[in-house]
Amino acid sequence: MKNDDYILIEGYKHIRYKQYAISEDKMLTQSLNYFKNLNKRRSVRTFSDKKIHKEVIENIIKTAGTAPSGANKQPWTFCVVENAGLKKKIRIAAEEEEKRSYNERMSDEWLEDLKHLGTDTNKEFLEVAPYLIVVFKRPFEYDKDGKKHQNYYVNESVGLACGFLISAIHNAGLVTLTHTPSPMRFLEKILNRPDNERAFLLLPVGYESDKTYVPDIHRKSLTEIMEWY
Ligand code: IYR
Repeated sequence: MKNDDYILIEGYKHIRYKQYAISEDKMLTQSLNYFKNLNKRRSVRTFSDKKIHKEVIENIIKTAGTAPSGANKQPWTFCVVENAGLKKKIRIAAEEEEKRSYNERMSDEWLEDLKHLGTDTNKEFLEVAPYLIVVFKRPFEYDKDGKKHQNYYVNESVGLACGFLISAIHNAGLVTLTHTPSPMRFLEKILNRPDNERAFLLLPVGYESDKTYVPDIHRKSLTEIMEWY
């Protein structure tokens, strides 16, 4: 009996893969609907403390884990912080760094560029949002003998996973914000992470608060972001 479910390439098993085929009509509507849905996403800074089912958070993180990565090393860890004490510690440390950034580290031009977004050093959302997802990149791994092995394209891989994560959060009807207090090594300390992990991105996740406003900004048009060759 012929079995073409898999083949061997240099001794490694490759399993048969097929994308689900859809009609060209469906492809058009599906691609348009996906855009329309993601085009509604906005970065939100005001959260409700309303709880979310844990399984939703797990599904979102499983989705992030489907991103491609260098040599399939999947060099990421997603820490979910629900504990109020830890959230408070994170807020205090983040606000400390942000105060130094806004008052000393950021250039006048940078501050001017941020003005229309209404950001400041107050990071209340870090305590209000029911969950904080802290994404760590793993530049290297230790094997069982303690020997270091580098991962590849770590920033690209983890950046892609964060993109998948953000789209999954939006698709679940929730909101988030890409928060990057800088420097953010305090997250490694507060969450007691191993020494092969570096904080990459912090995302509060939840429902938006009752009266949420976002800046009236617009996305670049297709002609501005695309070149056909
Ligand atoms: N990390 C700071 C400042 C900040 C920087 C950029 I670039 C933004 O797009 C938004 C904010 C903060 O979170 O406030």
